[in-house]
Amino acid sequence: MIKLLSVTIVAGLVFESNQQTPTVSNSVEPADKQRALLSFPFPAVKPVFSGWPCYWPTHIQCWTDWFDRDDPSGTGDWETLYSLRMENPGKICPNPVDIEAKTLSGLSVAAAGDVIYKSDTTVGFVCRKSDQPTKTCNDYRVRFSCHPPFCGGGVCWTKWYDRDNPSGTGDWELLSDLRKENPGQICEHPLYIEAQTTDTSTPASSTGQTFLTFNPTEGFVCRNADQKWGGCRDYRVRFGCPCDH
Ligand SMILES: [Ca+2]
Ligand SMILES: [Ca+2]
Repeated sequence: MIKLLSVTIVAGLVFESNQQTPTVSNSVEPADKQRALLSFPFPAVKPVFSGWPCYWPTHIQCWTDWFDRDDPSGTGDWETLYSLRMENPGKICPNPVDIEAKTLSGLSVAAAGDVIYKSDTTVGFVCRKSDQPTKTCNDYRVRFSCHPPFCGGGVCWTKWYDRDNPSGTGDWELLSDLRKENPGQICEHPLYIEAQTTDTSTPASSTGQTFLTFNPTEGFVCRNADQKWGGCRDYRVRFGCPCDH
């Protein structure tokens, strides 16, 4: 009796997690949000653009412009973050992840041979004249590496779509069909696609099945004839769009 009860509870949970909203929703379903966080390495930092949640990829980095605010003629070459930010508002992200310094002639710090007082993402870059045994510092320029949203590249996920079942020739979740059946819901140029099984939310890449099509330009197709054994599982798909769609 207890066993039967627990089976019923599990089945109920699975059914609930598979429910899909019929239209583009203005808020994220808790289950969808969970799935997004679990199945994709994008932390949700800032929500909601055009009513859709926005995720900032952390694997993307970009460099700022080069900055050269000081000359080494005084006490040294002071390219501190504080001063650079004051003089270049909005040009440097709040939390840089890396710094690079080069002389104006293009030499790396190591090649230039100066003793560097600071070179980090908190203080910035400082070469002090007093640290050099025989000469003044070279004149350096610096730049910083940042993550989105400074780099652009926020991603908004559509809702999940499941238009087909694999009972015919396979599971056909083509972007062209999804667009026709859900007009105005999917951006013109999706950047990403994600596919997972409808019953266990297993990522398509982990099912061991072979797919004819699996890209953000065309969508997703699993043909039964391409599988080693059995047929395709039933998949649902969603698309990652630029946040400024
Ligand atoms: Ca300088
Ligand atoms: Ca399907």
